[in-house]
Amino acid sequence: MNSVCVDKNSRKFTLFGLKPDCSEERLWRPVRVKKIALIWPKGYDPTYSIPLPYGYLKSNIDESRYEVRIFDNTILNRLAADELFKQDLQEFNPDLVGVSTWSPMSIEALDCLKVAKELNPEVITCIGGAHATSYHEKIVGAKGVDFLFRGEADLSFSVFLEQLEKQDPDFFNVKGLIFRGKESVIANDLDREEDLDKIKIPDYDSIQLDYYVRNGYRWNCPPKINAPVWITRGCPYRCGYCAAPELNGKPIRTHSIPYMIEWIKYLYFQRGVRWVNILDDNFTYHKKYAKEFCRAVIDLRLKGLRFGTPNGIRMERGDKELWTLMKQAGWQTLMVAPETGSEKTIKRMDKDLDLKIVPRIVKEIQEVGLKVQGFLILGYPGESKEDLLATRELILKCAFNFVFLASFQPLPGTPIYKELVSNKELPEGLLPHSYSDGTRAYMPDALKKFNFPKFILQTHLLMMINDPKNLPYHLSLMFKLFAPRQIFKKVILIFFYSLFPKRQAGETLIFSPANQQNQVAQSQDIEENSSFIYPPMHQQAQSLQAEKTKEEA
Ligand code: B12
Ligand code: SF4
Repeated sequence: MNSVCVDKNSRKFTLFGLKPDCSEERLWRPVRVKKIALIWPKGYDPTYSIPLPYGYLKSNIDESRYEVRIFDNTILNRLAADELFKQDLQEFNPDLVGVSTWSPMSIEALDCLKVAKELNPEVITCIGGAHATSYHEKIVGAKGVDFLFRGEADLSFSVFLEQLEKQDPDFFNVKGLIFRGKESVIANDLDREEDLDKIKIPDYDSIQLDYYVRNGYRWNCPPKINAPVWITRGCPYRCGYCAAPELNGKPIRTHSIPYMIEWIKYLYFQRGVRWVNILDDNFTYHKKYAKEFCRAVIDLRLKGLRFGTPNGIRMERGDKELWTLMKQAGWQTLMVAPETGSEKTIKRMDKDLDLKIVPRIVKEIQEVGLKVQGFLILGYPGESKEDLLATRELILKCAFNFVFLASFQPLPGTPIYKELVSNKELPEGLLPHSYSDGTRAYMPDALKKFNFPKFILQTHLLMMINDPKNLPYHLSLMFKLFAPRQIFKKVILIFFYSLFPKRQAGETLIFSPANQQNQVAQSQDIEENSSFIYPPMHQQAQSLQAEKTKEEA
């Protein structure tokens, strides 16, 4: 399973050692797929994420041939183990079930597939998304998974559906697919379509965008009707904590400007959208392209239309002309992501960013009338209190209008995750618990007793003192992002941790080294041969299941 042989001619590689399981015969028999169930597992934060991958899959297959139904377990707040989910799935009786997953909800996603197999052992299952891609070696052998899609699948999904129907399917033709061959597991080359205009825009209705927006989907933008767009794909950088380049590749691919303009017009006139969030990893990488896009948008003169780049942009990939054009096109704020103020940490991150340029560029952006918000990571491996103080120093020096101070999350499959596993600082298979509840899966040794809530609050207070003119903006954002109750809770926590610093790890660190061993042992009880460490949400699902079995017995 671990040794990889690259066949240079076919550009396919084979993972040896994984035995084809008994369902292999089934996989090579033709299947007439009529009904497709796409399950969005519980665990996503609906104020941040929508089932966008399904919007793409749905609009890019021949809809006259398939009935596609999206089961949104996040909206319905239900687990795979819930009876209502099982009933709904059984009623629909799909021929194929797909699931998409980020790391924290990956066990729940796998459970959805297991449930589908329990209901109908003949059903074909597949999994895709960020976690399935960056951790494919571990997921591909998981119970309930027939096929795995690595990276993009907008176009290859329909090729896959066609192959399933063939007497002698040629799965080698399906880009991004990992499947069980006769002898071993095959991982095809990835689906990285050069001409992005061949891909149709996502079907926003099928993923209930309007419902999401009405219920708070508006990451860091005012409560306007908003929609995500994906304009450029790929990122040439190599930041050690990030899975993006593996998902969408290193070269940047772009939609043509006329394609984008039609898309924007559709959102504005037909959907009433007034805020467009550009989801790209590196929208301004090609400055010239970003400028062309802005100019085309300015020419449209769409009153009240605003833009955001919620993932942040690389500061060195822009100049005063670009910032000015962005302002004219409808940006009000630019997110930038230095991630740290520490020279030591920036090197360890492989961020390839010269920290010295940061204050100058922040000033340059502010000079054209844009607010600047910064993303920073706290508690990166190897960090000590001095590194966090250097981060604070950078924040104050730059006079950011706002900052997001996020806990470091080791993401399975990323370079830093692999490094921590090989140094035995993390057990293989450890999953982040949740991206929204402030819990950590890892804490550097030197920061075990560090009072993080106090540091964060102090930093915000110092920012306000440092730049009183910015105070109303700073406070308004704080109260928009965090409910007063949450701020009050944080203040209480600060005092609590000051008195009992050791309790901090117990409170916010889900898998402290002391209980990692227990977690592994526990997970092995739950499922034999499993290589995952189960987050609490999954344990909740397991106990639900156990209760049910007890009742039935
Ligand atoms: C946009 C984005 C955000 C936005 C979301 C905004 C929004 N309005 O939706 C914002 C900025 C809010 C955000 C926040 C965060 N994000 Co983010 N984000 C992304 C980004 C750049 C794109 C995701 C996206 O929607 N892409 C478009 C969709 C259509 O693509 P897709 O999901 O990959 O789907 C395609 C394929 O994967 C495949 N596919 C997917 N599912 C399925 C299923 C089947 C059955 C099949 C066949 C195919 C298939 O086909 C699809 C079409 O090609 C990715 C990086 C990336 N390049 O993907 C990170 C990423 C998803 N984010 C990540 C993280 C960690 C975060 C944060 C924790 C960062 C932080 N520290 O705060 C927060 C979490 C927020 C929360 N509480 O939930 C990680 C997740 C890693 C993981 N393994 O879980 C990623 C991969 C980046 C990284 N750092 O490595 N994020
Ligand atoms: S963090 Fe940003 S710049 Fe770095 S690799 Fe990921 S997407 Fe690229």
